[in-house]
Amino acid sequence: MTDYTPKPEHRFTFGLWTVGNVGRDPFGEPVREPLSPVEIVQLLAEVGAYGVNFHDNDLIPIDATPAERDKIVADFKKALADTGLVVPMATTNLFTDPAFKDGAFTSNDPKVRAYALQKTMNAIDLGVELGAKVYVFWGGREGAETDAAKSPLDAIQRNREAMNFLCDYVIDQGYDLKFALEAKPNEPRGHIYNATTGHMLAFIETLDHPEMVGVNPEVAHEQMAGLNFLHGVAQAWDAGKLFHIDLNDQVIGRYDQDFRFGSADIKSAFFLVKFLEDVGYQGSRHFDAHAYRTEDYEGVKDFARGCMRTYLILKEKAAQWNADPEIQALLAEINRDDGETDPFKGAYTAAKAAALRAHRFDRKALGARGLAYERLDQLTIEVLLGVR
Ligand code: GLT
Ligand code: MN
Ligand code: MN
Repeated sequence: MTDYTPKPEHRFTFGLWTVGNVGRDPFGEPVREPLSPVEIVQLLAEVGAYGVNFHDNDLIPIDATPAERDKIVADFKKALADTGLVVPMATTNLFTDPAFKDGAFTSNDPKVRAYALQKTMNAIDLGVELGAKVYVFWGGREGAETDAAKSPLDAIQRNREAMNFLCDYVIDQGYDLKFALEAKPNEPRGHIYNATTGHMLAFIETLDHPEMVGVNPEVAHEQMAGLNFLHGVAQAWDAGKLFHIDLNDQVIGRYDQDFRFGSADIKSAFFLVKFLEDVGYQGSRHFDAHAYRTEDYEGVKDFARGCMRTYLILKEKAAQWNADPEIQALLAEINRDDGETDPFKGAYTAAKAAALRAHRFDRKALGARGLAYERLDQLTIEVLLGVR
């Protein structure tokens, strides 16, 4: 058995808001006393995380004075230096304050839109000061309950204006910072604009600086939409846009659960880890999740350790799957190629098209062939169940 101890090269990160989650939900009060940012850094160091991410207001209360801000930042920097944790990513809270009840960048109120830009510029400065290289945008309130209130076209254009403004701000400051847009289909709004990673990828291409902007897909958010998360991640990777990833788990059709990674759908988690490891994804593995509301802080540590341990176990299973002779033989058989179609392969030429049109396929034989996917999937399950 391998050693499943998290190491810095695994790039395991948590947000201040994840292990710091106090267990408030729409029906119940907090069940855990809040920890200070410094205490959260210490907890993350204790469980073996590599980095910590934050929203501006996770670290600095929204109405802190400049002097209070400086003190908090100094204490936080000291905690980072003492523990060796780094800050790979930062983001803005554009959803908690009542000012953002109708969205931030897409609000119908131009003052709210301007305030959101101002708040984000300040939060970008803070993130960069603490070392962040990726800046996440999760537009949780950028949505609507009724389309009577706002044209979705206005929302798209306002979102674009904000992204363009902020990209230029980053360029103007000379910051080494990329943006990662995070989609979610609904909650806390009835409908959220740019509802999936696919929507985000299309939107990014309409920006003035698409090269600065990628995505931050979250497992639960695509699953809430009933989608296959891995397929969205693969599309982002193919587009060169997988700048960050939020790992957690979710039962389809439920509320936004943000469960411990791999705790609900182990098979999807396996194929996701296998994909990230196979393609050589180098970014953070950020666990955007929180402990069950039943837990005290020992349980929170169990939760955090569990996220990382499950990832490492699945990484080992992926290597085992890749090395399994029976699985590899099946894959070779599934993908066998006797060269019959070689004359038509590759880019179009008129000659190839003519040759392809003239070719006779044995359609009955094509349809009659068994593909052995049942056997392949069962072998996968047996790898996961630990009997191979
Ligand atoms: C919030 C949300 C997450 C986002 C965070 C970043 S905040 O917890 O549910 O998915 O990634 O704004
Ligand atoms: Mn997230
Ligand atoms: Mn979530």
